[in-house]
Amino acid sequence: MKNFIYILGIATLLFIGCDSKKEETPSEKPNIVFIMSDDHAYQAISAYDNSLIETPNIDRIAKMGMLFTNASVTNSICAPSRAVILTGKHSHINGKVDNHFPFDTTNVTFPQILQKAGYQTAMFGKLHFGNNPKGFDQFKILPGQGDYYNPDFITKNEGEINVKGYVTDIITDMTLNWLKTERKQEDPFLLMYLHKAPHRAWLMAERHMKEFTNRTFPEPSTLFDNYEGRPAAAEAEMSILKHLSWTSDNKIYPETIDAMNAPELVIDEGRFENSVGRMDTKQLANFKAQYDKINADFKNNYPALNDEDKMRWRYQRYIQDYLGTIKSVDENVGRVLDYLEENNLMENTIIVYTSDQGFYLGEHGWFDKRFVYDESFKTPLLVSWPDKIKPGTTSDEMVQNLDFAQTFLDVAGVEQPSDMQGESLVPILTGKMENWDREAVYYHYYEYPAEHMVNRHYAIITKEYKLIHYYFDLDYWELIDRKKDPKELTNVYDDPAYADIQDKLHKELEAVRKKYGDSDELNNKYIDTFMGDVGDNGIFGVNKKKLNQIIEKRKSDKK
Ligand code: SGN
Ligand code: CA
Repeated sequence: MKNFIYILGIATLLFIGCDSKKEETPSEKPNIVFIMSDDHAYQAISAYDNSLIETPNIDRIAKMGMLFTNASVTNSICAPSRAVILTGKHSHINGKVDNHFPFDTTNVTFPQILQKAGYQTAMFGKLHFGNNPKGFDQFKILPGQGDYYNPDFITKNEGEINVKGYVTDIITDMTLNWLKTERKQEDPFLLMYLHKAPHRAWLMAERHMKEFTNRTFPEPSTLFDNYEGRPAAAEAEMSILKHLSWTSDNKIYPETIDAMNAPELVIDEGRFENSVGRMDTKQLANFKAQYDKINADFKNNYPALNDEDKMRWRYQRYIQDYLGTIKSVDENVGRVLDYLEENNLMENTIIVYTSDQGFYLGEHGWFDKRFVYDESFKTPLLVSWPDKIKPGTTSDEMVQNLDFAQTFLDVAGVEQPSDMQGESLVPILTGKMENWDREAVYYHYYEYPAEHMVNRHYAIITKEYKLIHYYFDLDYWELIDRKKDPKELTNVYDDPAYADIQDKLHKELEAVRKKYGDSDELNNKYIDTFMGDVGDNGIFGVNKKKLNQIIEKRKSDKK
């Protein structure tokens, strides 16, 4: 009997020992693979919509897991979105409200927390912070926006390096190399795999040029939006017809324009040189093999084009190049997914595919982002996590990039700092909806007066409505009925039929601003900081004269 108790005791101890060891073994913790592309519109992912392009590899993530149809960002622009993702805090709290000032590295980010908790951490690709990421064992990042061809990288261990080739392939090679040769098998990892594509100026890989420059794509129904009732939209400078660059965006060579008698075609030599000009002889020969014909046709046909024709032509040129860059993103995502699958890494790994914001693919006549209108406010989000997420599910919950930090900490079983402002998405992923009750989200865009001239605005968004306040030199409200007007063409603010809902939304907006700690005082603080940094030439391509007009108008409106 004594022996039995003794053996039982040892067995129990062993069991407890094993069990507690099991809980503490870091390798039991899920790996996190965070894949993000820059400016990838959900309209260009076939899991959402296959009218423009097939993306079979990105779609694999949704097939294995969950597709979010109502995921959004809190501030639709690059570096601010990335700051929200890393800190789990709104822009007005983490301080990175626009692309201009560097990220404040005294912020605590989720990779720093995961690293302390025993995760191996690595980042490859575009960050766009103006400084290096903290909390990473390894990083190779593009300086600023980065280049498509033969790009430079800032690296943790080798200083600045130049790599020959195409950026999407290179970022993937670096990622795979880290997985294969640097990753310690025994520890869980956080891998941030961040594409530059499909950011402007949309230079695709040589192998896709022939296919994509020869295809004709469907036009969006709002390509010829007239912006009635939406003055901020009317003032924005992101029209495919008027604001794309003929040279760097549409790839009409400076010499083609030189040989035409068309002074209205502005030659943007600098930007063309910075993109196409980086190609080596072979790359350039492949580029010219496809784009020479486009140039020759353009030169012949341009004189006969009216504005409507020009819009149509420019849209095709834009969307061909944009989608061409997506093709290589999809292929390369496939390479990473294959590696994970072949090395038994899929099972215990959560994979997220998203973008730093959405993008206009001709909707409202636009390229770029920044507005709270759907195509830039919403962002793609596909998540796989075998055994936790039921394969092939869809969620229409209003989740945001604000939620990623807490989601990853939750997945890793690490405490979430109480000052983070999102919510873990684990209840949605695992189908425990009783733990999720969000009905509205908050949005705030700041970067103005700047490139593309999208006015500052904040908004509350529910599944049914958007109430938007443009508050800088323009000062007015918009109310969008999302169900009746999904293309967002009609401002129903002050329409008596919406009086009650308008009233209710105003109260909810006030409450949500209070909840997240945003205020008019903060708006003014960020305006003052921004305007205080205007140099002699202006800021973000907006010259001093135009800025002064805006400032004067603001002063006189205030009187
Ligand atoms: C560049 C682009 C803009 C773009 C911003 C911000 N112009 O300045 O069109 O809106 O980046 O993009 S470019 O001709 O120089 O490419 S973001 O994704 O980094 O926020
Ligand atoms: Ca971006």
